[in-house]
Amino acid sequence: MNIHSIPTKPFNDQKPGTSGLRKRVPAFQQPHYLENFVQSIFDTIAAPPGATLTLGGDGRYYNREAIQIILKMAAANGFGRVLVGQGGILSTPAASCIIRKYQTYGGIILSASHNPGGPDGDFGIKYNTANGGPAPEKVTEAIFANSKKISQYRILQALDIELDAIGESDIGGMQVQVIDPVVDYADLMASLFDFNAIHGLLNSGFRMKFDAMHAVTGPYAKEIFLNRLDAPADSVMNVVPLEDFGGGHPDPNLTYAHELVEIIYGDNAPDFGAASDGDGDRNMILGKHFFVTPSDSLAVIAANAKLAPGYAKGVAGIARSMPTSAAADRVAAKLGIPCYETPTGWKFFGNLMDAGKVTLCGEESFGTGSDHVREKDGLWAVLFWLNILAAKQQSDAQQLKARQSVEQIMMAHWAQFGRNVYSRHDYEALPSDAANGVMQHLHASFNQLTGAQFGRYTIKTCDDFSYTDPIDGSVSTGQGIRILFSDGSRIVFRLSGTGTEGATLRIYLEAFEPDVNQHHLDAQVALAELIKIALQISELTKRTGRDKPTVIT
Ligand code: VG1
Ligand code: CO
Repeated sequence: MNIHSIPTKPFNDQKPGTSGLRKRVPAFQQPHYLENFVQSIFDTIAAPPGATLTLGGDGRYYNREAIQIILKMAAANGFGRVLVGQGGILSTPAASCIIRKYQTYGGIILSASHNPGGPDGDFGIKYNTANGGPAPEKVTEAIFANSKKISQYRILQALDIELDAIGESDIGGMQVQVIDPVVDYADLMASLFDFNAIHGLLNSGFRMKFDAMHAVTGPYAKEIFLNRLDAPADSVMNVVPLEDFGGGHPDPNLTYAHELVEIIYGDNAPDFGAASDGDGDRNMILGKHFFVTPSDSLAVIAANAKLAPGYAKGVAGIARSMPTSAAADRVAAKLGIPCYETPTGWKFFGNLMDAGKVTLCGEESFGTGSDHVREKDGLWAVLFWLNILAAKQQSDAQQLKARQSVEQIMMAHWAQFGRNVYSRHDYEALPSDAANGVMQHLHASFNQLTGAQFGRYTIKTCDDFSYTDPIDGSVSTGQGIRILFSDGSRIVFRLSGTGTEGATLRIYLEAFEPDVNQHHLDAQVALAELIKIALQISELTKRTGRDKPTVIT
């Protein structure tokens, strides 16, 4: 066998962030850059000889090249088999599904998620463990430590492997099994949701529009909505995956999914709209002229979970990331089930799901999911909403002879539970020093801020969120500054761990509104006072020179 040990030197910047290692494509194209990180993964996980690996990515620029390199390195590092998605494609939730279904030792997922792609765009890589979830912090830290002392990597010298045809081949004694990237995932969805009811809904005049944003969910959406649910062809858009996402920013929010937003807020709008991101783990839910915040979406799914066959037995518990609104907490309290508050990033949900403590998880950043896999799952959330809409339509057909809209479901939810008015303001690509300065200034102000009064708001406490994992006791500190007000409102400041340019500062704003007469208000209007307080106490404009956010969600 033609295995080479290639001498190399550490790069020192291979620290995984919130979700894997993300850099500009040219960084990954430097000689040895990808190889160093992959070898650091293999050195860390020390898979037994002959182990099976899952491999795939979101199809962005450099995906194919990276897959070829990783296959040859897996062969040289003693793996016995690799399951790789056809064409090198696997959405993030589909990869999680494959790892679990075929019980592979782990998986490597190539994606920079919602970050733009192309030769000057972003690329990324992350490792998922045998439970199908992102490696926990202790593993990513060990990978980083190995990347700082690496001196060689192992790679098989071989011809490229055919990735476009389903089937098996052998490189250096390792089996490469090219699998259909969609079918296992689509089967899993069909096992969780009432496809008959959704089929009925989508063929009863109810119109939906799903925007795959030229990213990985295109083939999944075609199989599920068009083939299995028989929806009209115009129910999906931008379903051809492109290496640069058509030049777009595959982030399903009101800013970047503007093509869909124009349709949903236009004349003759469909009843339901949804979009997913580069790697298929995020979702945005829209009704006719109506936007559902991700935090509210989690709460609605939790409150209505029993309508979906896969969740008919109920929900064991809910987990949400700290910056996510407490809307789900209110549902958990009503259902008498626990609600956990974790740091940002899906890797913190894995232990809770593995231990059976939680069924549903969510993040304000357009991430929702359950214990069916160990990643957030965009299409899963879309199907859950369709299942809820279909089930409510069926019961209404007998009783009220009316269909409930997304907006009506949301309004009824708020009337029952109250509304956690919520918004996130992102300041992207700030000079790192200025962004760090804002955080340091806030830290230094904790004493002075505690008890301070701003109009109708009084600050109760300030802290820097830290988390002790209830299952394995591991501690994560420095997870975001919380300004907590006496009426339950909050402002959270956090630096992003997924950006590749300068620093991104996120400000999360939340106020509780019990009054039904105020529920129709636009979030920016309802939160105006809190927004002002956030700018005042952070000295953001003075310190960064920015007077408005880059993106508001
Ligand atoms: C962001 C989101 C976080 C999410 C992460 C990965 O991280 O805020 O909630 O888990 O992206 O999502 P950060 O550190 O930039 O705030 V994905 O779809 O990019 O894998
Ligand atoms: Co993503």
